[in-house]
Amino acid sequence: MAAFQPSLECENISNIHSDQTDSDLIQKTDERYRETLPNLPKGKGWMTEHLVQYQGFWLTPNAALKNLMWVQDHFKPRPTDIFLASFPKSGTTWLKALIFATVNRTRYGFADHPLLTTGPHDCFPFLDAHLQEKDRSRFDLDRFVYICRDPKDVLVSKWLFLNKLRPKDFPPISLEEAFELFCQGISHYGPFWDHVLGYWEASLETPEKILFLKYEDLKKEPLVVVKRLGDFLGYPFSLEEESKGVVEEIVKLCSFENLSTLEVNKVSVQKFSKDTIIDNRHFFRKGKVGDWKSYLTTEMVERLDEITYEKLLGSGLVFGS
Ligand code: PAP
Repeated sequence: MAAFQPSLECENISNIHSDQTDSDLIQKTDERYRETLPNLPKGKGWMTEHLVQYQGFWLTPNAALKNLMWVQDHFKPRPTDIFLASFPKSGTTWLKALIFATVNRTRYGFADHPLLTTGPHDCFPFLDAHLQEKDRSRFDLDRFVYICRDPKDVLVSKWLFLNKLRPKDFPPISLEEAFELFCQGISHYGPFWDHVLGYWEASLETPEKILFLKYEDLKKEPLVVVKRLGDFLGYPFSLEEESKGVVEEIVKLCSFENLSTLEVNKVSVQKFSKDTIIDNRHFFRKGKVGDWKSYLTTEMVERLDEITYEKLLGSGLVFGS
């Protein structure tokens, strides 16, 4: 079910300390983790020795899995929350910035906006990363915004990203090997198609709860998509705001060209946990549609397109070629 798929992320709108954060509960989940881990199927990792398959999805066998279990065991959603969910490398960073800027647009001016000095991942933290911090606070939940992207661009973006992050003593993974694993569904939070279809089907069933977006549409018509985002999140743009160019300002603020050149996103790091610290600049590579053309062979493209066609057949969901 969509609600607790592994790449769940949460906007830090409200963050209420709860009694549930006591050590008994932490211990209970830790025990479940220790009991479950040895029995999970293993697959080859892209930047760690292996990934493990938990409830149909592939995860790194460490904090990602433990924190997911914590969410499943103790998380209490509340009606004012906004969640962003995505398969990694599908446009998460961009959408975090857009949601943050849309929801908070009356609080901050564009000249001294927090996004100019704070990275999108700090403005809109990952739920599982945040849970690792101090008191494992409780979040509220109501709506999901899901973003997906052509799997060919996802694969290339992911392969380049993870090779940059791999530990020095871990050999780089070749594109051929990454491609094979991706096709088999073995990649962080994969299989890609199951992830996307889970949210796609849920968005058809409950469109008022799940807004399903595509990276390619956001690139093509950012103003249209941001207005839809505002409507969906309960922060519709007024005619006055539209005529003053507020939507354009948000799009400009969150554009690849702007965010990728800000000092904070060029030199600062993103601390996801004490062991996972990533240079912000790695979240901004090219920000283009179709960069896969520079990397994938004709055979790779045909095979990936065929898998995608077969997996999505009958669902109504299509990706551009
Ligand atoms: P994550 O899963 O590690 O958070 P995510 O933000 O989902 O990554 O995706 C990163 C991709 O979005 C990168 O694509 P590329 O490798 O093909 O270039 C990144 O460049 C792109 N991206 C980041 N910010 C923006 C933006 N503001 N506009 C458009 N694309 C962006």
